Amino acid sequence: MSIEIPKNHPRYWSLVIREKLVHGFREGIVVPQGLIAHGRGEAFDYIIGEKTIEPALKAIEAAVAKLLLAKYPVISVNGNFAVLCGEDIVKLAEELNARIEVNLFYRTREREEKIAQYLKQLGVSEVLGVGDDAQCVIPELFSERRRVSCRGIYIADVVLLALEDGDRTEALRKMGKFVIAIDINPFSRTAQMANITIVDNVVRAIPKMIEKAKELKSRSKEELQKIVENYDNRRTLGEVISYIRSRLDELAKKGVFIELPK
Ligand code: PTJ
Repeated sequence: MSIEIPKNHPRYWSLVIREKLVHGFREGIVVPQGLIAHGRGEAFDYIIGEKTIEPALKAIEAAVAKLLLAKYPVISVNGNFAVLCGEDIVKLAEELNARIEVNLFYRTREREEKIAQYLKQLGVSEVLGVGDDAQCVIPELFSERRRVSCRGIYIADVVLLALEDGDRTEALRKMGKFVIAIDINPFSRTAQMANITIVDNVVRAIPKMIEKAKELKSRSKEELQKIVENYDNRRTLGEVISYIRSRLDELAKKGVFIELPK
């Protein structure tokens, strides 16, 4: 059952996003496990304060600089990511001149095709990793995520992914790829394993990446390289955790922080 969400509901956007995922689930794009994953994400977003925090902005800048410098960047898309950010993924790929590849943990031919179809409707001409296109294998990975396109992730130098399990991030790094992950949970294996981790909700991070790509596009290669060289993912993850700790300390002092009617 879907409901009309009142515009003045205090949690309007959060409910709209849930409806999107439920719709994607009914369409066979999102798996039930994706709804659980979203709940975990929502919990972390609450803790962060549902906004893009300073360390995430730093990570976004470094990530976009690296993607602009890449020879063969690929954006890896799963069910949740497609439904939450489809239009913006297509726009970002255009800005970065990146390929888009479907890569699923709960892989079925039907879902691959549905996600590719959905992205094509949004304007992308080719989506990699569908059916026979996913014939290359990521070594030492045993989930369905190991199957990738020989024209995509397999030969990519930089891979952007979101809402992932840490195993593939680790395996991609072992292959020598530079991995940029968007994950709202700074403690996840993906967040810990990536070269650059953007700790933010994908629905906020991708539009910010598009803006940043427009801004950085005119910069010289040397300037972009400097941005990447000056970035330290360990330090940035540490800053995220410090931010969470300070925010929770502040809230703990206040106790009640939502204005209640008198
Ligand atoms: O479509 P498939 O078959 O590839 O399956 C996709 C899911 C998401 C089910 C699969 O990749 C999975 O099980 O993921 P995990 O291991 O639950 O990891 C998801 C990570 O994404 C967790 O660390 C969540 O906190 C985080 N996350 C959830 N929602 C968001 C998010 N990060 C950013 N933005 C979100 N909206």
